Amino acid sequence: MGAEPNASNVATLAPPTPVRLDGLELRLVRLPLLEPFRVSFGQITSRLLFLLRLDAGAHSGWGECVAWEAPLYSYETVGTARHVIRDYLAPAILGAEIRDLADLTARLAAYRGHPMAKAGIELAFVDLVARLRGESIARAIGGVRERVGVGVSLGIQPTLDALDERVRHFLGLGYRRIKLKIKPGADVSVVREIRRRHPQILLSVDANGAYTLADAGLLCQLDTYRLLMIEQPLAHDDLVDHARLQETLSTAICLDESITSHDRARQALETRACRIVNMKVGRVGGYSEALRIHDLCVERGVPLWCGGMLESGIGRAHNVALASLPGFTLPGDISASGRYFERDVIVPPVEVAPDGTVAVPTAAGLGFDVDVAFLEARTESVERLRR
Ligand code: SMG
Ligand code: MG
Repeated sequence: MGAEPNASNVATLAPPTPVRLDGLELRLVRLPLLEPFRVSFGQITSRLLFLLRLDAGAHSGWGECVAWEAPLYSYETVGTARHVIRDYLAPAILGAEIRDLADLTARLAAYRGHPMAKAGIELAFVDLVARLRGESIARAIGGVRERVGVGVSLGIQPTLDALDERVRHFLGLGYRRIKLKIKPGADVSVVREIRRRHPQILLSVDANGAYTLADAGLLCQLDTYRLLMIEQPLAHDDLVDHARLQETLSTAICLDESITSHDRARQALETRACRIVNMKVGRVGGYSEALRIHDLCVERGVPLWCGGMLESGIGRAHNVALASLPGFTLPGDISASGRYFERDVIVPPVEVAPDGTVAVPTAAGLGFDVDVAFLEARTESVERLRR
């Protein structure tokens, strides 16, 4: 797959002929989580999913906006994204003849920020383009893998034994890397004990911005435990303090929240604020930025992996396609649909094989069917924008 061995097809994501976008459906769907997911800033027990369907004549593409209900992970919320899409982004693209992804992105670029809102549209557009081309998203963007390696992200648990039970459960299912959520008071002691019980596993931690430079001493204690990385230890919008911390820490820092665009990724690498990059296509504004960040990381030899936002199968399928690019060299936070949801919105659900991999679909577009009847049954609101 893919014309070039090491670069994505950023310039060539075009439909066979320019496409007139004539409708955009914004749908909010709530799915309960099988178990609460707790991180440093709080816990969720259900996921309000923001799904988008972009229409062009008889053809459609599906996307997902990964914003959360509350501005906890980033400033965007389902509400702000819906407002920005309905009032600004949709009018900028509906009724227009779009040549390719760069054309679409350019029409959204005047509006500052709101990368998750923009990504929702880009994802739907890329699914539409891939379907029109009759190829999978993975193939359309230059993916090279038939299967992608995956790890699991474990929320903060009430006790160490409860956490260890989750670790064993997911190792038993084949997941290749365990990521522990940490926060002040549940960090070094937790990592020490999990590492003692599992000396050989690929282990990382994610603080979701819960620390400051004043905690550098504590964070350096983590160097003892052969972690693959420490993800987003400091503030969500910081690069400078991360660079100072990385100087004293031998473990690699991985940035997640701080990398909101290609420019931020370049600045993070140039200032040595991190040695590993967590890619979330939804966080960086969509495929246009994600493909550029991918190419940048490949060029600089920086390990890259695909993060997750507890997406529905639609966002999950986009993540699987993205992770098939050559630069994704570490296991992603791409779990099976069943890790979070009793039933997913796609058929079949995403499955993790016993070797800790997920198959990259080869059918056109997302490569999964969207279960529209199930979506309807779980819909909290739907809005149809037309032109
Ligand atoms: O999709 O499996 C998933 C979730 C992975 O931990 C995960 N995501 O900071 O990386 C992260 C979090 C973001 C959501 S919880 C704040
Ligand atoms: Mg993270």
